[in-house]
Amino acid sequence: MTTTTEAGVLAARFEETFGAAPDGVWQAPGRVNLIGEHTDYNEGFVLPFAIDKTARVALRLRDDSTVRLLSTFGGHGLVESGLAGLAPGSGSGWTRYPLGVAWALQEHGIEVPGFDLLLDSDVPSGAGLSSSHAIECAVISALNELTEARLGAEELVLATQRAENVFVGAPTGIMDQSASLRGAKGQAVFLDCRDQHVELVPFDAEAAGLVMLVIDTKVSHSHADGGYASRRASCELGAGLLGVTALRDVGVAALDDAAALLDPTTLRRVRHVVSENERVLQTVRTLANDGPAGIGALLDASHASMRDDFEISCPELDLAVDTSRANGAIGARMTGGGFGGSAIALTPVEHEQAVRDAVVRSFAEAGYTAPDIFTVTPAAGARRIA
Ligand code: GAF
Repeated sequence: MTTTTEAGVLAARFEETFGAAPDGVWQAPGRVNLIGEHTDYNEGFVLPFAIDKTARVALRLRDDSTVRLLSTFGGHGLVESGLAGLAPGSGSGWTRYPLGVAWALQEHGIEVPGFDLLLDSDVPSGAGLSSSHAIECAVISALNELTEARLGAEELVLATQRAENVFVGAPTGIMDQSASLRGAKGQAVFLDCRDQHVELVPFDAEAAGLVMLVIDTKVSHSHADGGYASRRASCELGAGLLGVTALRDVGVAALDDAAALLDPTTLRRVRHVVSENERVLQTVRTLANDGPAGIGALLDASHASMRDDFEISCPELDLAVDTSRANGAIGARMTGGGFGGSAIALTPVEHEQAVRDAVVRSFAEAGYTAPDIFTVTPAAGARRIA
């Protein structure tokens, strides 16, 4: 289905449900992170791209302060809430994301009226592809336009982060919403998380005879669980002991001296972040000089660092990465926050089928749930589609 048809179908369904046409339909993508994991909240560098899997919302402002929410994928039925009573912790499941965004905009001083909303999404949930941010970015794009708040991309990024951190309770950084709001077709988003400076970096795997495979391990994860928060706490502890504002300020050359000041676990966490920042910078340079075919070793090193130093991989992710590499991928790594979710495998076209078959076979042999495997290319960021 084309985007226009999808928007038309969603608008028609909205009208059937709520008795009037929506004010518009907005869509926002999920993301894959090419490299730069757990560097965003350390004020470092990341290199994600928006993917062609999106959340779409048909939305109509109301003239009272009631919010009515429905999704095409069921789960909750029609949920009704009042904007006045919104507080961190309100809502459940996916409804926390639109409610959190409305709350964050209000906190920002914007008058948000009630609204009716119908959500559709094909970003798999719990797969490490940022399905929650896709919803938040679609909703905040709609509310920003309809309330005439006219916030710029950087303010929208911070408002969605506040929705996640305070309203939903997930202590995440700014990478995912930046990719969703600022992504562009054919480009990766090279983001300096200290000042939100963005450079778009062309990423054309196809022209290099490659495909980017996503392997969704079906091991579901949540950033509101303890693992993500404990890694973030270790980074903050490390930065404090090293006397810097954020680990961004520690260079690779300083790691030897850091060893004397940190306990072994904190040292490993710090080493991951410091080396990962350097890998992002090297990846950007390599893409410019050699194209996607040159970055395989950097992807592999990133995975090893997350597996051994940051300890956020899991057996299913390691199997997906190792099997992809053994069957022809030029580089592979887990992507996203970890503890489950997806791996990416940059693979020559002629080996794509072999990698797919081998990963499926290895999961079956290990007794794991069958993975979902698909290709992605960098797609457009959030926008109005009707
Ligand atoms: C999750 C978070 F939402 C991001 O902010 C980022 O920290 C990522 O995990 C790890 O790189 O996707």
